[in-house]
Amino acid sequence: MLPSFYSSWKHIFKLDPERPIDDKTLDALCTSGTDAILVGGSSGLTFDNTVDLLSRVRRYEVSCALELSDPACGVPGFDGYFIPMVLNTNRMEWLIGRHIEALRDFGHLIPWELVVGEAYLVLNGDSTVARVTEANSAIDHIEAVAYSQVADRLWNVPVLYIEYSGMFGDMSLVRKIGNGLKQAHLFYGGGIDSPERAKEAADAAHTVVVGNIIYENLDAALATVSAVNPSIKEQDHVF
Ligand code: 1GP
Repeated sequence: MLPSFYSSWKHIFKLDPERPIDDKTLDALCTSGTDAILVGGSSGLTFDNTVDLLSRVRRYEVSCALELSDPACGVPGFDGYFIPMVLNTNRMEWLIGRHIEALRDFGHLIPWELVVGEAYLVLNGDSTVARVTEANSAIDHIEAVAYSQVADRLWNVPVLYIEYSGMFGDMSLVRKIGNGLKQAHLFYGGGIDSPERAKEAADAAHTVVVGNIIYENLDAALATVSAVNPSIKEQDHVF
């Protein structure tokens, strides 16, 4: 059986270990009712800053997963690990090369019951992830759907991640891709900075990922949780 620790997650806060975050902010995020904290970043991840963030999040009950693109940052102790593979990269290393190297060196150490492959479709050409991986983001809907079918139907990848990091994406495309999936779980991330956008994205994808706004406007970030998980609001009324 493939790991499914993420299958009920609707809302995730993504934290970049390279960006400083104070205790009060972290407390607000971890007790917000979000389903998980995802640790990851397109650059600047180190073993030390990953350990540091994990140990701070571990004071809370919330699930905590790592998005691992560099085996040197393979910190043990997370609830799960996502291994990104960029579908529309022009550089093989981001699709398979780094993975081969990592498994050649560390394959015998990997806790497979906690590891999930995550196919990225990078659609904002101005994002750091697009630049680093040289992703070809200038594709039309037909091609984007084709990429999603390769991941979902040909490769049976457990998680497909539509990544618009830094901008709010085309929800009609996200819906179209989501409706066509046979087995993959759909993550959407990019530009979610309000309850309205969070709700719209949550209607199109299984899980929404909220990143940048955490560092820009904490209240706006927190407001995305109840927009996606209405039961959080109900709890507030009870207590
Ligand atoms: C980034 O998809 C996430 O990897 C979230 O995107 O930072 O734009 O919210 P934002």
